[in-house]
Amino acid sequence: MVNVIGLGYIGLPTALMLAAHGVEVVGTDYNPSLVDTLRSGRTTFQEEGLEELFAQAVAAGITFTTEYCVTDTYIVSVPTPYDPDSKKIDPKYVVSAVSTVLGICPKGATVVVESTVSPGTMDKFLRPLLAQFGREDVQLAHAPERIIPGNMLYELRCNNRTIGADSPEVAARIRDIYASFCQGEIVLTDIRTAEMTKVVENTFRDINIAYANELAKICRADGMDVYEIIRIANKHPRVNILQPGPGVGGHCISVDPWFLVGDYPGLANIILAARKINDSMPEFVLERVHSIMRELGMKDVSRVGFYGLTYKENVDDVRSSPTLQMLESMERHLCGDLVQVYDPYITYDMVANQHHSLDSFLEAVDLVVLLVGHDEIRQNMHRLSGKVILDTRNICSLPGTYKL
Ligand code: SAJ
Repeated sequence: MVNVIGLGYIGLPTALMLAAHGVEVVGTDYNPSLVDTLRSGRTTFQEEGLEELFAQAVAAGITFTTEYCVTDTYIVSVPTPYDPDSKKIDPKYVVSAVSTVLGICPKGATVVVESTVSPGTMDKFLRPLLAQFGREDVQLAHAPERIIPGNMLYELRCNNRTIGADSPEVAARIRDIYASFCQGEIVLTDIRTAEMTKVVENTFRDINIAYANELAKICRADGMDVYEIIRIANKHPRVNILQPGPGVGGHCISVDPWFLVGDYPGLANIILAARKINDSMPEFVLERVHSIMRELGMKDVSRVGFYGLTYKENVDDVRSSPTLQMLESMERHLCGDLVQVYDPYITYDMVANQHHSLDSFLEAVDLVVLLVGHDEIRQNMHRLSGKVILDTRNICSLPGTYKL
């Protein structure tokens, strides 16, 4: 039996996937209301195919509890909150989860950590717990996830995976569990390499997005079309430039590179520069809004609307979202609560002047800033005609649309 600890964005789909593929699974979360929701047959966030998978897993016998179970395999997928000031993760939840496991697990059990950790966390914070609890019989492993929100279930099944462990035997045992549903290649390595690889992957993407964002700024300075330039450049067989945008949000790409900057100051130079470029984009968009308003003689900030609050399209996750960064920045200039805001994925009240339908949002604004390319707006783009549009995602082809 596998006890999956932490039923959030990664733990829940992983637990469901295992259960739906014949593994006996108990899902544990310390939040009783989340467990109640799952027990009552409802999922806790939106993701394509999640409800169907949930039904399969329930039919296969998955159960949910706030208690830890006595079993031979644990998958720990609890949050690793990030402190933006120190640029470090706080390992307290992983430490607490692993400590609880060590207090109850049988001899020879394996604890797999899926949570994203900065390289060295397992050695620095988790390995010492084995000695502290007198549990050197317990095996540690690290199996970082790679799934992308918006396409999680496909990627859970099809992505290659990495499993780091102290011995090939432990790694192979864990591989066999993941192989119940994972059709990709499962690479076995040591824990340190697995930790580092995960961070390196997200840093690669951050640097590539930063390149696109820097090109957008260069092209803006000289009146060139960055999208056309990227489109043509990408026809080269060895060039694949990503898309500029209003910034990099989420809990991973905007966070992981800081681990390398923090641990290797003076060596991680491109990585640091990329972070700074991506972090400057929300402010760049605000400057674009300002210059468009000046150009058109628009004065009323309350007739400006931000479309999209989430960090990217078709997800309900707002962590480090560029829109929130823009609103915070405006607040510092005492005009944060003036603009109109709408996101079809955020149904609860989160910010000032938030609309709960596209109709009411469109009625309230003259200038629409497209910040997230949700399917909803792509399908309703014609309804923006007559508005001034600043499109930061290159999704609008209405004449007169301003681009990044
Ligand atoms: N973005 C751009 N331009 C692009 C691509 C993305 O501006 O061309 C922005 C997005 O709008 C978003 C941010 O970057 O704000 C990050 O989005 P994303 O879709 O690139 O990635 P995440 O954070 O949703 O998921 C990433 C993935 N990592 C990589 O692609 C290397 C995913 O596979 C990881 O599992 C996940 O981080 C994680 O949990 O680490």
